[in-house]
Amino acid sequence: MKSVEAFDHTHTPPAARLLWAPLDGALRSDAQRVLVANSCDGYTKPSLSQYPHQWNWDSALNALGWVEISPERAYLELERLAGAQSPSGYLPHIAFDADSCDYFPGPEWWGRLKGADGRAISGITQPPVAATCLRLIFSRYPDPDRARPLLEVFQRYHDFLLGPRNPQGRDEPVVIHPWESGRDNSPEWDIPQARVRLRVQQLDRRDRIHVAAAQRPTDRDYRIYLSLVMAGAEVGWDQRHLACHGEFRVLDPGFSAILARACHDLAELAGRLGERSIRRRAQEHARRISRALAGREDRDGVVWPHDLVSNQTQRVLQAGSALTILDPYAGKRRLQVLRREILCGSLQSAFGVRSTQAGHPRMDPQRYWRGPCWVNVTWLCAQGLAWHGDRAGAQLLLWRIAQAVRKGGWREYFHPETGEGLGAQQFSWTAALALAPVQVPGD
Ligand code: 9WN
Repeated sequence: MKSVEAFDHTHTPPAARLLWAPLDGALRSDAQRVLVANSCDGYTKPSLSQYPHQWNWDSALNALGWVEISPERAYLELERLAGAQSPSGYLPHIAFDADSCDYFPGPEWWGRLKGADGRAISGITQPPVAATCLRLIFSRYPDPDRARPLLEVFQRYHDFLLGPRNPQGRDEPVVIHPWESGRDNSPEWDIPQARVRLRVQQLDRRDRIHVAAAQRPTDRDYRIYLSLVMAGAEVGWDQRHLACHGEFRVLDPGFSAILARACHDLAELAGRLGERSIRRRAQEHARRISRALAGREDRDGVVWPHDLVSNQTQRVLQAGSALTILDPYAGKRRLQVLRREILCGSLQSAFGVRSTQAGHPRMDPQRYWRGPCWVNVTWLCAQGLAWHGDRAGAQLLLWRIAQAVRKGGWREYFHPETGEGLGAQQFSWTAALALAPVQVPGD
């Protein structure tokens, strides 16, 4: 295996440009143990008991933690994710491990879809953060031979999101299932999902074996999730059709901003590797998405989720709007309002960024994406602040991540008032992102 010194460090950011969560040596070793224990066949399961397959944005973010243990393993994580690419170009939200059957819904629900490497995959995607993670890994440990083949995979993925998933040319991908947002039961999806025709009554839920029911989505949520999966399978996962006529169709500002950033990062990396046509195309994509987000920004600078079926905007401040801080071209007004809300306003908590604003009637501090703080959202907001020059804000969020894991352990999410650990145990991205430094751009 290549040693850390064997990488070409000519352009590596100096230590002064890396910001760390303040964890002591024992906690850092513990975080590494979580990743190693959840590692299987070149990728990291989010949690061995609750999520025994490969998830899209989990894997990409977990790769950032692997950098601190083995840069080679970090590249491998992204290669395994890329290996699951669907024939139409998307990276699936789940690539199934054939030996694990303890997750509901399993591969049989998705109508025999297969990724390039032959694994069974789901018919939907998740927040496309992979190209950003590749760029962050490359800037620490540049390995052109490993990075170059991934550029094309990610370009095809982004082309899919701005192609079949952009049928009306709005330049933000149409999100066709709450699971695609990665923030499954967030209150912003309550109204858009209410109209879905229920096709499923019986549920074989396994997710409440290890986690209390009060911390998980409701049965009604699950009937909707499964009904949407059945509706997708009924049309053979015709992605353009689902983006034009599906029962659930939303614009998610968090998803769009993550894509804008990913295109920007793909362009930067392609530039460094001399891949001019990928660079040009990715740059153009980043600008288009950013323009679309700016066009939907309200007078205060917030971009809200939008229900395309009813043509209505959902005005509850949530993690999705906070994540628009990742938009590489976010303007001053947006940066100001988000900085305030995240660090000291309605999304602020001593344990990170809240998934739903404090005090909202639909906020529930224990229930999954309806109130708790998640380390991935907090870390991504920290990286977004750092990219926009707010080093102190980024450091404060990393400090809050450290508070959360000290108080609650390596849990999936955290009570925003008490820091109590909630959801799955030994959760991979909590460990990975507690280890991973945020990168501050050079002068
Ligand atoms: C459905 C794996 C995933 C995360 C999502 C999170 C949760 C799955 C579930 O777990 O979703 O995709 O079964 O609840 O909402 O963000 O990627 O950790």
